[in-house]
Order: sequence, then structure tokens, then C-alpha cells
Amino acid sequence: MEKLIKEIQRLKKEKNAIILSHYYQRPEVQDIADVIGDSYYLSQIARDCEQQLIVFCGVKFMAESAKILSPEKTVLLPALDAGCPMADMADEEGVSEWIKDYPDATVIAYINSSTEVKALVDVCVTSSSAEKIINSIESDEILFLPDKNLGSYLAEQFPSKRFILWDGFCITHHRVRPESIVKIKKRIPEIKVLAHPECDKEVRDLADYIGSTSGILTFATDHDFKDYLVVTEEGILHQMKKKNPDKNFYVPGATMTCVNMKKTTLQDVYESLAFNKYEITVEEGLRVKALRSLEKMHELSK
Ligand code: CIZ
Ligand code: SF4
Repeated sequence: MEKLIKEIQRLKKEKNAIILSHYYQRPEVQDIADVIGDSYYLSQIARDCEQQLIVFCGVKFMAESAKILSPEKTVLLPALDAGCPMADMADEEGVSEWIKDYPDATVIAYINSSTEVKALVDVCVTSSSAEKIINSIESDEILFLPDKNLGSYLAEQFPSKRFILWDGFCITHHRVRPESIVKIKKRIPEIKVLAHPECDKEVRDLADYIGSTSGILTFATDHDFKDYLVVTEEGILHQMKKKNPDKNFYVPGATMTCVNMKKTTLQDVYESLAFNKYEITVEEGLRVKALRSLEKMHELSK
């Protein structure tokens, strides 16, 4: 592994590349990255960094968002088949039909959506930026896709607006059941439950804090409680433990792993840099359309 890490570092320097890693990636991939973050933060870095070569350790919609925002840069996704099943739940044709039924609504896509879908909507959001963005939207009627769980959580935060939700969800977050949280709470009554809004409502209702990966990380880092139950993809635990070596972190059973986020290995990162694997391309007409909703996201979340 040492040799592989050295090779990655050598190639990175030689090619003046930047390696970005999502919080859900394998610990060793996070450790080799220049920047670790959520999809909002990483999309900002990808757009603003001076490097022209970006190795994006995440899933496809993240690398495509980087390419849409920075067409002049080369964006590589080391694991070609790292997709997001939730993004796949909203197909272009279905979404375009759905939108037609609500001509007065503002259409919001979670960034976990395909480029084709981003091209159809008014604005994109991430879980860390959604509330701020919706705050500045005047329309009372909102179409939200593809995540019905994040959508229903946001609807609870904005009771004066009418939310109409697409029927998608994250298969990883959907796996956690309220019973496993109740069980851990019985064992450690003082534990703080930190849940992602992609969780089902019955799970969110048991949480002490609901927020994005960066929100969950900040909550645990900024508070003095000793024990935390982390209800999101378990990759986030790597940074939580690194930043808080004296605190205890628990997971609700062994099921919170996103196989797509774990597809990228160190070997893939090496091959990505060595052989330009796999270059993300977005057809220019489509890119320009999808850019509008991503730029709107950055504008409204300032
Ligand atoms: O926005 C992201 O990066 C995802 C997928 C989750 C989160 O809460 O950060
Ligand atoms: Fe998609 Fe869920 Fe995996 Fe995130 S954790 S990439 S939303 S399937």
C-alpha cells in the first residue's frame, strides 16, 4: 500500500492534479485526497481550483457536476460504474412529463440526479444547502426530486409551501429501521442520534440532530457529548473519529454502506492518474442547460 500511495503522490505532482474525495469514500481514499467534503463543497472546489486535472473519488453525478461547472478541466472518475441508485430513480422522460402538470411550480432537483434531469429543473440543492436555497424561493409550490425523504424533511421546515415529491429514495439510508435506533438508545440512554435527512421519517423522528454529512461532522465536533449514533453512510466515521479521538461513535447495525461509494480503491485512483481513467464528458448542448440549475444553486446558497 505504501508503494501505491507514493506512486499516486508522484503522479499527482507530475500531472498537477487534485484529488477530491467524498466523505463516504473508503478511509484510505480519503487519506490520499487533497480535499474531502460533501458534494456541495467539492463542486465548489472543482470549479475554483487552479488544477486542470481533477480526480473525483465519488459517484458519477458528482464528477459530472464538476465537469458541467468546469468544462475546460479534465475530470476523471476512477470507478466508471460508481453510480447512484437514487439518481437513477428519476428518469428524464418521466420528470419532463411530471413537470408539465405543474406549470407554476419551482422545480428543485437534489444534486443526486442525472445531468439530463438537471437540465430540466430550475435549481439544484444539496442536503447542506437546501434550506438556504428554498428560503430565497418565492414560489409557494415546489416540485422536489428524486428523494422523497429529503423532500418531506424540507416540507416540514417550510410549512407555508406546498411540496410535491418524486417517489425516489436512497437504498442505503432506507435500510436503517427505527427499532435498531431504539435498541441502542436503551443501551446508552445519553447517546445523541445524528441522522441524515435521506433517512425515513420514522428514523428522523428519533434523531437529536438532522443534517448533511458536513452538518453531522460539525455537530459532533462542536459539542461536548461523549456518545453519538451516526445514521448515515458509514464512510463519514473516518473523519468524525479523526477529528474527535476522545468521543465514541456508533452505527445502527452493519448495513449503512453504499456499495457505489466503496467502488473506488487506491488502485483505481492510481490507474486513473496513470491512464486518464475514466474521463467524464458531457455533450455541450446538454451541459449548458444543466449548468443553469447548478449555477443557480451556487448563487442562492451564497
Ligand atoms: O451532498 C452530499 O455530498 C451527500 C450525498 C450527502 C451529504 O449530506 O453530504
Ligand atoms: Fe446514492 Fe445513497 Fe449511495 Fe449517496 S449513499 S450515492 S444517495 S445510493
